[in-house]
Amino acid sequence: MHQVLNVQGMTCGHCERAVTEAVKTVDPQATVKIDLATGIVEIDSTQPRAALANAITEEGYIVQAEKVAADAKCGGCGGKCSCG
Ligand SMILES: [Cu+2]
Repeated sequence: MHQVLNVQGMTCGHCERAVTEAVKTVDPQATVKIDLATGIVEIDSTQPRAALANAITEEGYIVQAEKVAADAKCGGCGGKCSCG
């Protein structure tokens, strides 16, 4: 299952690795693609999104609501507004 998460707080290669490792603890078979500039993390995994998001959150990063990643027009309000 292809999943897209918007993760805030990643600044460097170490962060990228930490997030990747977090995902792999949930699903060792997962493939992870990270764009540091946008915070978009693309994951191919059989695990539910919530489990992956939890693992990333435990590493100290902020996983935003799915809608933000899916809709680039939203101003980053967490998908709770009407701007999307
Ligand atoms: Cu870092």
